[in-house]
Amino acid sequence: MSESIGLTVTGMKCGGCETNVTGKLTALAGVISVKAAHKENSVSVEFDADTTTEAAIKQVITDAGFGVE
Ligand SMILES: [Cu+2]
Repeated sequence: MSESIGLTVTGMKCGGCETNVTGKLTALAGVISVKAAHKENSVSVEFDADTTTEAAIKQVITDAGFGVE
């Protein structure tokens, strides 16, 4: 079943950061779509809850060097 979450992500300063976060999240199995907006400090993720978890998604973001509130 697909779920959507909206996260507040700190540390994104430009479009390159958005691309970085989007690419790393898209590489995670179960992630369906990602929208990152550095000006809003927001990352929205649609994912298959049978394949991955919100915790795994947050881990990818922090591993990429950003903060999740
Ligand atoms: Cu950047």
